[in-house]
Amino acid sequence: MDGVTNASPALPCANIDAPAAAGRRRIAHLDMDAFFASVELLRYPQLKGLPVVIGGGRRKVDELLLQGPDGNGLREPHFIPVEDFPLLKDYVGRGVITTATYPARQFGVGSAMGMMKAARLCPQAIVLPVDFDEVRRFSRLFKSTIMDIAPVMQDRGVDEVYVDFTDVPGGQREGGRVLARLIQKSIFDVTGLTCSIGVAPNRLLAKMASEFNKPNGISIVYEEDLQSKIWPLHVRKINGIGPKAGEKLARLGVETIGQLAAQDEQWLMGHFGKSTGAWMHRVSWGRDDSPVVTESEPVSMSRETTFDRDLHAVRDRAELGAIFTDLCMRVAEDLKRKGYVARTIGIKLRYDDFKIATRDHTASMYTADGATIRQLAGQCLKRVPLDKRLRLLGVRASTLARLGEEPALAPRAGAQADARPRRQGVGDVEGGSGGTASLF
Ligand code: TTP
Ligand code: MG
Ligand code: MG
Repeated sequence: MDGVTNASPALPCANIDAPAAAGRRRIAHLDMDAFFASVELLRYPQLKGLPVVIGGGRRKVDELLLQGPDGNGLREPHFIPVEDFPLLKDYVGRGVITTATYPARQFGVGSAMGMMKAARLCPQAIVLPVDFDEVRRFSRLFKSTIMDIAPVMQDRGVDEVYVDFTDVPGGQREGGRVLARLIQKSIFDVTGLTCSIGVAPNRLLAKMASEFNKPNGISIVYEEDLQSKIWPLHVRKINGIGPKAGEKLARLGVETIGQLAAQDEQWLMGHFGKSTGAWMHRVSWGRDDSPVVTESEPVSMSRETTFDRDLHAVRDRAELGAIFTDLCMRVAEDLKRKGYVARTIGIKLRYDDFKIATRDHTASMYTADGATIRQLAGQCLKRVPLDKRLRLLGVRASTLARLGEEPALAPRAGAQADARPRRQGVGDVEGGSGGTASLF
């Protein structure tokens, strides 16, 4: 069994049961425009309209900038003359561009391009490092602005979300354009940033639609637009068809979504397997009924297992040890997959008399590392009696933080982990070590 405990379990999980009276399903995909670069332009508005690329990854560049050419005293960012900014042509070193402003894109510069190549295409572009703290702050800000207006929102990364418009006031008017305009304006008022929104009958089409009028655009797609707006697009525009599938389709003579839709489903299944083939056929016809799923912040992640037969800490030591390690590794995988780190690691035991014992440790640093979790959980195990048979074993990670957003912790002298017993179990079982915990 695994579990993610959410802070607000009462939040709606999906919005697939919209009453028919409310109208047709309208789903929006919203993506911020040139996000990392636009965040920098808020700091340096004098660069607006100029080719700017983000890359290099060092904050040092603009710290130097702030000090001025003679190095004396700090300058207000917006007073720095444009000619003082570093240019791509003077950039030394490797690395790739994470994004570029739209004026820079006119020169063919874009995400994931090497700095050297970009410098050849647009030597006059200004190059700035990314400020992740600022990017995350604006990411949270634009998402909370949306949630205030349309609460069924699914986070899809730093600069994009899906929003279910179906039951939101204005969500049906002009196919969703009225609500999209309101959201765009609200985000701009709160952040100063622009975004692009596609509204369509489902997520699949909304994702494609949000790119149609970038930047600062709105695009409305109806089911009947499939042939005119979707079928001419390249198959790679389908979210889920990556470079490999794209190449294979090209070898089979299928370039556009329309060409994909023209293929026989059985033929696609023959080449790509049953489920992928069926999926390709479905999406090429614009079909997708996946819900917009809102996620509240998890407060803990846990894995536990009930044994087929009751196990004894000494006699079944090897088996229990392997299960315990496996649980820790799975918790670590869950954390990593969902992008979290944890500071508190706890264990749960259920004995053959159904009594439960729990223990936990709060470490002095955050982790998502399996071996570290195993070590912390092992310390918890030393604090529970292990003289009775066990029915169940569980490992839990709590005091979570999103990876990269961990609150700064005061360094503690000495140990890496704080082994103080912080919380004893829910009262069923008390007592010291049974003396066998070290076997784990
Ligand atoms: P995108 O939304 O793909 O791009 P964008 O917001 O810069 O531009 P667009 O207007 O076309 O949406 O990605 C969001 C941010 O993620 C982007 O600003 C920088 C970062 N990013 C990378 O770090 N590496 C990459 O390869 C890509 C594609 C994006
Ligand atoms: Mg974007
Ligand atoms: Mg994006």
